[in-house]
Amino acid sequence: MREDTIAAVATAMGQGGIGIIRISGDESANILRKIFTTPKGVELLPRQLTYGHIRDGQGAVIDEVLAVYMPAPHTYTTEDVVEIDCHGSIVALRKVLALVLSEGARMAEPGEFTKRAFLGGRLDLSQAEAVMDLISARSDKAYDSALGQLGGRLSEAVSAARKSILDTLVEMTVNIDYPDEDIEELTYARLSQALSDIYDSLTELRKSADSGRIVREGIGITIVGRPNVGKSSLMNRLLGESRAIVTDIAGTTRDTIEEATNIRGIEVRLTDTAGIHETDDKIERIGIERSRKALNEADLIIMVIDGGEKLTSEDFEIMKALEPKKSLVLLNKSDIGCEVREEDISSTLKGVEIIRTSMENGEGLEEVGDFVEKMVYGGSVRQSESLTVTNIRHISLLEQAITAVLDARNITEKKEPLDIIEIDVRNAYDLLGEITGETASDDIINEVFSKFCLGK
Ligand SMILES: Nc1nc2c(ncn2[C@@H]2O[C@H](COP(=O)(O)OP(=O)(O)OP(=O)(O)O)[C@@H](O)[C@H]2O)c(=O)[nH]1
Ligand SMILES: [Mg+2]
Repeated sequence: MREDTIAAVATAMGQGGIGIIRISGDESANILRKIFTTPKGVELLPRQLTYGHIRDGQGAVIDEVLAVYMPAPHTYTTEDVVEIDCHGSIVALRKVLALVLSEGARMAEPGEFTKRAFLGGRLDLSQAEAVMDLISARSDKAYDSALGQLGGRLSEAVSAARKSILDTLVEMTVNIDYPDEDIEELTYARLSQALSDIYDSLTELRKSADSGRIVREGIGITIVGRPNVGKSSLMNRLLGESRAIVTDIAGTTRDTIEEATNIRGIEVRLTDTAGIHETDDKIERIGIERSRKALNEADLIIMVIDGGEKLTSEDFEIMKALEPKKSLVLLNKSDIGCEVREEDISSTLKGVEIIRTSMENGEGLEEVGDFVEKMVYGGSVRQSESLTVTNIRHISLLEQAITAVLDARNITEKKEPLDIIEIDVRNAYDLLGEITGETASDDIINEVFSKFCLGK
């Protein structure tokens, strides 16, 4: 027997239509046969969902279920796998699981099923990690990205980079081992070029991580402006519901309000804030303090200006506190008319994008969506096929590999001996291998899977 047989509840623990118990390992089918009875004439065949009853040692019915037995190796774990569809009651699941454990299975550790898929060679480490991302994805974009990674898109890119590094290593080794042989000499210039190419492809991959972070964590948008300009109205428009109180009284919003939503499939954390202005009101002052704090934490700040009035000194004060790069200005209340000259804004916030909007008739909201999308995808056309690195572990390994390649190139330019350069190149090769798990130690592998949820 290669490994223990493991079992766990694979569905979320709570009430549901059904709950699934998963068993994996050599004993799976035996355990099922001991606790599962089928009606007369019905046989349990591989890969056939079969109706029957789970019974305890005394023959008492514990649950009415559908069960399936899937023989190795074409299963999730590459081992024999059994799944039992129980009623989705915590009690039923607990009882059936206890029975399975008493028949010889042991409770699975978090991520152990997927770990077995990895150890069985069905998934590499980055694909196994994608399983976790897939389960926890909260937006279409995060989901697509995880699905691509599960399909091996990241593995392919990393393997291609490793292949180039390996080619370089082989060429170097030949030159180190047989320096006198009549082999085409690996000139430093050529080595330097090869390392530059590898560096370029790795930095390209690394760049995708910036939008990858947004894909994964979403983007934080804070709405600021002086009182009564339409900040809360914008919040409600973006949320598609009346979350924030809107009145014509200046100072309606006194505390920051945070809500999560989706803009074009991008996860967004929206913060509406108290209008910033000079005031003696104690509560308002605290609210304004919070507005300033939210301002510092945002990925994007949307400043709302009442276009129906001339700019005030407060508008200028707020503009001065912003950075054009991560700001967007809305000239709101366009339905009323426009008293503001855009030049006055762009001369204070150089290069900032200005959109005329109306929360009354919805003008300009499409453009706000375009802006957010452009910001996240760096202006490039949205490609669902594009690869984004989202995992912190992968980003860190990529960065270390990039540093190693850069070091190698620098000492190549100084014409240091090849065997010294080789150390850095080999290091880069191993670091990239940790992404896919080819060179990852047991500790790293255990660490990765410990973050999984139970039953996966
Ligand atoms: N005509 C018109 N009125 C608007 C528009 N946007 C907001 N308003 C009105 O302006 C008033 C203030 O809107 P709010 O959304 O509460 O403004 P706010 O910036 O959140 O205000 P405070 O919370 O007080 O800082 C309300 O009466 C809104 O109905 C718009 O585009 N056009
Ligand atoms: Mg408000």
